[in-house]
Amino acid sequence: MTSIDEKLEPVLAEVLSRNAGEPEFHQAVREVIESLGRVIAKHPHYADDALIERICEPERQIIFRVPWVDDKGKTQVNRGFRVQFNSALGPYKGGLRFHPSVNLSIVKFLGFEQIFKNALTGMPIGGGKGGSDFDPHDRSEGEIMRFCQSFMTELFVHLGDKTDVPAGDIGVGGREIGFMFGQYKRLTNRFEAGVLTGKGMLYGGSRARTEATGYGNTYFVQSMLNTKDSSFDGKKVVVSGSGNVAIYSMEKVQSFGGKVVACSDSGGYIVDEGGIDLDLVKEIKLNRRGRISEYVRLKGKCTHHIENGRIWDVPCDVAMPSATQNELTGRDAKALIKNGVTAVGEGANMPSTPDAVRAFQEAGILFAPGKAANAGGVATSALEMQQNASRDSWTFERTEQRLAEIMRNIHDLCANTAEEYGVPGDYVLGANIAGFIRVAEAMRAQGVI
Ligand code: NDP
Ligand code: 2IT
Repeated sequence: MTSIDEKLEPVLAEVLSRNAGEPEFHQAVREVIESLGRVIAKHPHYADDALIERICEPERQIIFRVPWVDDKGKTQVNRGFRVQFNSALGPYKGGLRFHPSVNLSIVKFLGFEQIFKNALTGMPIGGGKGGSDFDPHDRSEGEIMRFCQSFMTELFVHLGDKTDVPAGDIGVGGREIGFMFGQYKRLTNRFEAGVLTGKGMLYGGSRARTEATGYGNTYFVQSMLNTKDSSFDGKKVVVSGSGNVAIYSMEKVQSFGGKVVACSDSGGYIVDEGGIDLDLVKEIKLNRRGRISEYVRLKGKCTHHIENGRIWDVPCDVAMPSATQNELTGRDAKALIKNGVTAVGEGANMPSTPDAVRAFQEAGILFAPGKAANAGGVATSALEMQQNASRDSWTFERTEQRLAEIMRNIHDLCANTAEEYGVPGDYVLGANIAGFIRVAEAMRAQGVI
């Protein structure tokens, strides 16, 4: 990994001190600024007019109270966030996360990553992110609906299909998007389909949006493997998480001939050397909304559940971290490398710590950073917006074909940019530089914004 260019050192120092106590945001900004040294060396004008400083400062940050009444009649209060980070390329676009760990640092790191990710897709979308410290685990459907309605009651004034278009993330799937869409419609008296993505098929959703992030990550890793005349066929794969991204990564990996041997949730991980039974995982996680440990009880022999352990100790050829930030440490990366891993595709946002990224790159492992590898989700959200704007609904095949094409383009853009800047095979640098240049060019053209 590169160090900070001396011209950019004060820029980073200023971001760190202005945003004290926000470690995840610092981590995301540091990585991008580290990559920009090579850009400034080649094109010094990108350091002018406080362009980088402006990119690191959100255009708008909204923090609000979300009061709601639980099933026992007790009043609860949560905190809601929406960070509208950058609209140079289009309306703010990015998911909403409902998880007890959500705070301003996490929303800002996610929003910052989203700017460059969205730029890489080539679609007309800016970057934003939001969410709440609400914990949906063990809440009834009624409680979740009332929470979503209260959340939207405060947020709706800031949204619009030409302003800001949220979608799902951890803890927010089709059900929650449905509740929020219903409330938006009541409050505005507008059936404004393009105000949220990840909607149900009966009211403006896009086919393949549910599958898009996991499928897209798998397409991206496949493109990386192809550069080494390799493929998923016969490969052992470990996917962390067992939510939206993990499930559809596993589905695509299996269709490409790979064998997924382990997955996880926040309670531990399961190993099935015979190959994970994905129908069973879907039944447990999507239908029953249960725990992954139930897999072992239902499947029985030759499977096991490990409560306190590291999923990255399971030997594999390809690792696809698809749960949450910083879930794969330097120590985990070393274990994976020792066991012969050849490729890593980040389904989650920033799942590998900086130490882990460094270890993978030093070992010559094919490493796909989240802002490139998991861009298929938001890209398909943009396809959903496109269908909403033209009041159209495409087939699954047509939508998936567009997704596959977009992922191939992102792969090639990152690979070519890395090569152009003298670091062939460095997808982190390629993604950061290619994403930055698109946003920077649009901002320069629009004046001091
Ligand atoms: P889901 O809520 O569907 O699934 C999240 C999974 O990760 C669950 O298995 C959950 O376990 C596990 N998990 C969550 N937090 C933790 C934690 N702190 N420690 C351990 N395990 C945890 O979310 P998604 O699949 O949508 O999101 C997963 C990742 O992918 C996130 O980083 C998200 O930002 C990223 N992403 C999502 C996109 C999308 O379109 N949905 C697009 C691009 C990136 P449990 O069931 O126990 O809660
Ligand atoms: O991190 C992400 O890219 C997402 N959660 C999806 C965002 C979107 O608007 O589809």
